[in-house]
Parts: sequence; C-alpha cells; structure tokens
Amino acid sequence: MRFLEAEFVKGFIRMANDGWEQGWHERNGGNLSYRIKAEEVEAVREAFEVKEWQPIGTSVPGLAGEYFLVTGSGKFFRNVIIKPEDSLCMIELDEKGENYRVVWGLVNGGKPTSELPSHLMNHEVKMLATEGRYRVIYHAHTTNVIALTFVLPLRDEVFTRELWEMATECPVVFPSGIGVVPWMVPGGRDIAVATSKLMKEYDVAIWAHHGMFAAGEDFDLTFGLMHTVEKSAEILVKMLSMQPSKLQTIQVDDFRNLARDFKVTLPEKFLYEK
Ligand code: 2HA
Ligand code: ZN
Repeated sequence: MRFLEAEFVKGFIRMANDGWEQGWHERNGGNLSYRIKAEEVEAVREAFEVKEWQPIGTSVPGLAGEYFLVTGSGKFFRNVIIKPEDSLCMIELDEKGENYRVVWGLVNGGKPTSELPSHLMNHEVKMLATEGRYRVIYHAHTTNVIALTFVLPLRDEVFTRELWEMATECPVVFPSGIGVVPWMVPGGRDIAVATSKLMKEYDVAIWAHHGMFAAGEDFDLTFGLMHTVEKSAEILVKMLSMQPSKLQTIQVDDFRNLARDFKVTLPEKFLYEK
C-alpha cells in the first residue's frame, strides 16, 4: 500500500491540520505521535526506507519493537497537510527501547520531535495502564490554558476543579482530572519523567507557561480531549475577564449527582469546599 493512503496516516494528518486550524501550532509549536498497530505496520512495510539507529535519550523498555508515526523536530504543523513526507516520520524502536530508527519520511533530513522522550514515556505509561488501548499522545500550545498558568496556582486540584466548573461536559470528558507540571526546560528527559508520572493518573498534563499534553485511544478522542480542556479554559479566561468572582457555579453536590447519572468516578480530592 502507498504510505499516504493508509487510514492511520490520513487520520494523523487530519488531526495535525485540525490543531493548526485551532491556532495551537504557531511556527514549529507542538507535536503528535501515534503507536501503530501491527497490521498497520505490515500494510505499509513495502514503503520503508530504513535509516541508522539513534539514541532516544531515555529508556522505554515497555515499548521495545513498537512503531510510531511522529511529527518531525522543527517542522511546522501548518505544512503537514501539503508535505507530509517532509514533516513526519515513522520510527521503529529497538529491542531494548533505547534507540530508534526512521523507516519512512523526513525526506529532506531531520529528526523526530524534540519532545520524543516525553511522547515515548507517556506512551509507555498509558499502554501499560490501558492494556494497550491508548495509542495517541498530543502536545499543543493551547492559548487559554497557557494564559491560566499565569493566574491560577499550579496545582492539579485547582486546575481540575476550575475547568470542571466551566462546562458541564468536562467532568464526564476528563473525570480523572488534570495534572500540572511547573515550568521546566522542555525537550529532555527530566520533563518527560515529570509528565509521565502525572500520566499514570491523568489523561491530561499542563506544562506551565508552555502548553498541554493529552493522551487517548484514537485521534478523535485525543483531539476531542485537548479541544474540550482548551474550550473550558477559554470560558474561564472570559469569565475572569468580566469579573474576578463567580455569581453562581456548579456545586460539589451537583458534581456528585452528575457522576452518579453519567457513571463516572470523580476523585474526592477535587470536590473540596472553597
Ligand atoms: O517546538 O512544542 O515543546 C515543538 C515544541 C516543543
Ligand atoms: Zn511545546
């Protein structure tokens, strides 16, 4: 099969372009990765052009031998739809989960995303936690969430509760909550360790003054998660811009009633009295 005709490749490109259209990917901002199913790998194997092994910069033994489709370092989401073979690459991990090699894409040279350690450590945590269901990790520079990291305390409990209150769907869409990583240097192992630790508990992690990571089963659910959190943040920014306090909001008992009817579990640590 021609590489660009595979459904998983088309879905990946559409998601990248959707993120660009939302305004979350100025210049080379953001990155996306997808853990490819075995049958999807076989369907495109004839298109492979295998390159040299390179160090990942961290160790992900749980992902040994897995293949990923990822955005390229320094590549612009804006260009993914018009030149995917230049902007993206498919990589294979070695049997230790310490090295990768490009097997397709980046036809003009380059490397996988600068956030490869964070993507792969998040994939490893999520694959284990979901018996392999989760396949997508998405990093975006979501304007309103970033703005909130300047005015809200950088605590999981505060971000989760404030964003839950801004739209009734939120506790249903992200019932386990949102983690917050304080400002750290991006691109390396340290921020990857901090983020993947939060991903054991949450599907969303905020990077203070930088952006967000979201994890999910497929492109629709992961994009929808990012979109829902960012829309809720937009409502909070608008609300705080009108006046600093709420006249009314969703109450703790309302959340408990919602959890019962929608059959989700909302951790009590987010349902504190204010
Ligand atoms: O430039 O978003 O975090 C890509 C990034 C780095
Ligand atoms: Zn970033």
